[in-house]
Amino acid sequence: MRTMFTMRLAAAIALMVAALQPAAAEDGYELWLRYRPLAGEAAQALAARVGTVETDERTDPTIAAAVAELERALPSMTGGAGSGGGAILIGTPNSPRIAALGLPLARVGEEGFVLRDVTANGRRMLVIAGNRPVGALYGAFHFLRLAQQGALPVRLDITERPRVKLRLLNHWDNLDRTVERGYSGQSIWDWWKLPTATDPRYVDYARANASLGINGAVLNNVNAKPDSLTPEWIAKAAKVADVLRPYGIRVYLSARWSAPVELKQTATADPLDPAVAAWWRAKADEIYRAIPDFGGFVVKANSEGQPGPQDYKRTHAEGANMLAAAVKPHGGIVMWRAFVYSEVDPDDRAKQAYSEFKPLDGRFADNVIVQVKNGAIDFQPREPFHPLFGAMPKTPLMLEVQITKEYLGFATHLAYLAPMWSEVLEADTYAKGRGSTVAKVVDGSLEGHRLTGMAGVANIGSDRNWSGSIFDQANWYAFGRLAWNPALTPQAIAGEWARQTFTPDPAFVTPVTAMMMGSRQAVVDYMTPMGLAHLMATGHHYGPGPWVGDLARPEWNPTYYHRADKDGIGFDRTRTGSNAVAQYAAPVAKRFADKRTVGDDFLLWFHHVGWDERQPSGRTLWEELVTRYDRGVASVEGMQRTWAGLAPLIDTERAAQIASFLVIQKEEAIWWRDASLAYFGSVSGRKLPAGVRPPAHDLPYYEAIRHPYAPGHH
Ligand code: GCW
Repeated sequence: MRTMFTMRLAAAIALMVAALQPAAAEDGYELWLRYRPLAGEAAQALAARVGTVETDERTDPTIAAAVAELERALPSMTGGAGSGGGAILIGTPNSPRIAALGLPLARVGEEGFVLRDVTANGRRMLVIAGNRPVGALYGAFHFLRLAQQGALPVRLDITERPRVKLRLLNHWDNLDRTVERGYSGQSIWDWWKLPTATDPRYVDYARANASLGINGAVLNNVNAKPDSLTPEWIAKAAKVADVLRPYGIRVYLSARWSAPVELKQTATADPLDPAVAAWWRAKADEIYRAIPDFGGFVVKANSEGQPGPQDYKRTHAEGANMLAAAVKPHGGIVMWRAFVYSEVDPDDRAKQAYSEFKPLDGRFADNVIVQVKNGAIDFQPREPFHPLFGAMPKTPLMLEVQITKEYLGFATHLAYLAPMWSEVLEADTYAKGRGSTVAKVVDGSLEGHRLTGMAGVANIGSDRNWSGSIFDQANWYAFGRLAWNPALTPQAIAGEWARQTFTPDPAFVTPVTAMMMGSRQAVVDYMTPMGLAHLMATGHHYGPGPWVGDLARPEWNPTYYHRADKDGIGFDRTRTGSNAVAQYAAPVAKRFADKRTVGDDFLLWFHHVGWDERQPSGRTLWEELVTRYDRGVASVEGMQRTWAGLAPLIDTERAAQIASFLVIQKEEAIWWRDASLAYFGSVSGRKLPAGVRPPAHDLPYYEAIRHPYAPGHH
């Protein structure tokens, strides 16, 4: 079937519709898929090139989705500029017209695409092609990404394929629609109304993800309930899967280890008990009947009170392999999380995942991938890369990052996280000598693994703007782009996002990307400078709590992490301390173990340092810390100034919300600085250097602050 689409008429209709909309339609709902009219020449050039959208495969739902996206976007972007008679042809080699073109599709794999200007039978056409429909869909979105930025080259000739196979969002969404560590309203999944009613948002969610190449969604919290595996809930998940499928997104579920026992169907959850294995096989069969392309399970086992195979004296590998066998006949996988630490293990928490998992290398089934957080503690504003990367060569490892900002100021602090993720991806593990980056572990190239993945803990909710703030949308965007290609630079991604989300005007884009690029370091500076970590208040992790030292589990206390006393501060992870450095390859261990080479980003992560020890700056450590806290606050003030200058260049609604959130961020940066200096000053007995502003209140004031209703804590 062929779609002939007349741009001129469609553009006229789009303009008429737009004229009827209220002016303040920019509430962030459209994300980076706004498709606003391009400026004069760019609009004409686009219109000349893409007059009609044609396909021979419109009956395919994925191709139909791609065509619909182009038909939605192009008339709007060309703003009524006349058609120059060009055409877009989209599809796969199933289309004889595409098969005849001799495109380099062999290079792009199952999900990649070719974008190329061709002349066929005397007609100029832009071809968007993939080996499979999803590749063509990704190609369409890539084309629109370039077009929206006003960045289309005169001749298009692009081939791309994703470097990572599983590009997943992990929703920590509960069945009652609350979201663990979610700061953007309720769960997007309206479980109560499913499966009978779906929400149009699900389609827009799928479009946004497909525009980035995200190809999977784990629908429920890793702190899972057994109920999510009952027929009732499988039907709900199946309905979501039906909506997401055309966009190349597979559904996965978090599985609670003890589900068969809690559902009263087995007497034990011992993975070596045949009845248990049989239950999971039957359960997998049942799920696959409802969701034929179900992706598989993610499991948080023997971690933070979750049940697991160790309850039966079995290993993580024995547990993972039993589940893996259940989904294997259907092509499913198991993502087994390495986020483990135990209250009865007196060893440094940062060492425990490595200690438990490294000995299991080579013991996992071939459809298991071990999911490792970027750092060894827990999504802190800055952590060194997790020592498991490079340490389990026989096991595929996927990287887990947190898009939602549990430890970086929730939704109201502006913190662009791509620099944090790239810092980890670029870190050199030295597992096989220089150049053995985490990215090469994650994309499988270091050890030749084909099962590869990146998971991001989603920041998506029911808020109109999806992510709680406009700038948090950039973190969703950046996660998807990095999962597609871990080598993309944070700077380039920020630029792409800003041009599409706001305006391609360089007067806006250049300063806003600079602001974004500095924003995560600002948070590090005012919360946890120089390698400090986990100083957040108890439970909800909102605001400072460095003084907390009375919680039941030692490693839940900020005092456990900073170890400040009258002489110094920092966690000695060298040979004289926990020796966590020894979990890294020798060159890395050597660098981290030496105060002179570790660098100030990780100084206090690996070393206990005297308050008066001189730093390379010539200042004492105490003075240096004070400088960092002040620098953090000053950075936020700088962001406010930048934003004041930029706001007039965009719509008032988003501009005002961003400005108001920066006010919150500034107040809280000051709160963090003042509370931290009040506390560390009292522990160290050191006075603030002359000219430094003292905290606004005394330490008991900060210690007394409570936030029983902070969002996201369940
Ligand atoms: O970051 C911590 C969070 C928990 C979370 C846990 C995990 C889902 O504080 O809320 O639980 O990590 O990753 O399992």
